[in-house]
Amino acid sequence: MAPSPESCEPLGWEQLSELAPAEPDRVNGPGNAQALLRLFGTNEAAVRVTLFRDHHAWCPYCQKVWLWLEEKRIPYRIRKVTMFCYGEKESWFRQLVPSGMLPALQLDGRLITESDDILLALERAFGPLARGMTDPSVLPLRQLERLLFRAWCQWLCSPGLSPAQEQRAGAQFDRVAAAVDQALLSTPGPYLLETFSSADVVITPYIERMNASLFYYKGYNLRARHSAIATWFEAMETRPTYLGTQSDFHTHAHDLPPQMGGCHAWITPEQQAAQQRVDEGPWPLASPDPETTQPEPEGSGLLALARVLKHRHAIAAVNPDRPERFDRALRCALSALVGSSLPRPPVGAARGLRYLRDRISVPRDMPLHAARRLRQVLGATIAAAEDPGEPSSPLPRQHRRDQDPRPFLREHPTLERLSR
Ligand SMILES: N[C@@H](CCC(=O)N[C@@H](CS)C(=O)NCC(=O)O)C(=O)O
Repeated sequence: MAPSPESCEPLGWEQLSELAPAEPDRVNGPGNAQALLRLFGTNEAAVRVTLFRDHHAWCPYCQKVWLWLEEKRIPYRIRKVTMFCYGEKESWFRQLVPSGMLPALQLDGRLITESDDILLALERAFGPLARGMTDPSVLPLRQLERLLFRAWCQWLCSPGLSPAQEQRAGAQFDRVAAAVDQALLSTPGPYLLETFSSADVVITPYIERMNASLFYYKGYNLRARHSAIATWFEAMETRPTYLGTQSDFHTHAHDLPPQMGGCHAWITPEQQAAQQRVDEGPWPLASPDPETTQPEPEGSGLLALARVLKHRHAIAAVNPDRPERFDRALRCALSALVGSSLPRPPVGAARGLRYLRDRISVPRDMPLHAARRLRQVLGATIAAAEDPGEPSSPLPRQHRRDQDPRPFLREHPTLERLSR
């Protein structure tokens, strides 16, 4: 239930800070998108690997390598790089990789690009993840993944499809998805082979993006249509490794268009309802929930609070609203996040709050359930800001330069130095 606005004062920043939990152990604790070093309890001297991945965790090929390293518990450093679609490529990375392409990886000082080559090199150095990339049982599954990818692109990224063409492209995708479902059903457990393996790692980034984007742009519910795929997602969501890299529907719906050269909606009542629900909530999105089956971890709201507090100055600096109004409005929302009542936000605060709500990125900023809590409370605060003010402009589709990471790096000089 959305709290109703009350005429009490919002909490101050200090009071809010007192409520926020301490930063978890990013280096040795569960997988997460914020770490710049992962040791898994070993010594830093043991680190042989540096992964170059994108700041926002939007790049699917980076997720593949990232998940593999987490699963194998290989100590590694992370250096984050800007993607062309949201900012300027760092010159130090251009010197290392002139094309600017991600992911890249250094292993014992040797630079490797191309995610499959990276995984092959990692397998040679550290052994395969159950079954390796060239294992005869994995190869056909990798081919199946590529078929699914092709069917997805043909449906999602072809502009101007007629309803009949939409039907055909959708049916083609559904057929390949059914083949993936069959492959999953033919093993004793929930995964593509008898145990979790590199076959699952390879399919993860795209099936996650397919699930999100087809719901948003086509009103298609992958989990509801294919029960073994649903069981696979459920099993993935029991793996802390995956949860550290997992994104959500809103993030993908808005990070994919510039990366894919456009995502095209098939406008139907179901699609419009799905789109509205992903953009505005409420969550869960439907029953059963197409986005997640993971029960909400305890403390998700407080975790969201801690993440906002960490970046509150940069959040305010990039916000289009007047600073004092946005400051108060945000404190109203955060007070509701940690308490039961929503202090009445200032008139006209909706635009600034909406700007923030629409730019929460998972897992870059926080995990899925924390983001839901924050979006929900921002939504309630937007609704309570009596005068909706100027509507904020929709998120850009051609690029995401509104997501330039630099203001957020300036807050953390060490980070900025590292990313130069
Ligand atoms: N075949 C490559 C594809 C990598 C790729 O397409 N990377 C994209 C991001 S998903 C990229 O780095 N593009 C440059 C940019 O967006 O800055 C691989 O598997 O690593």
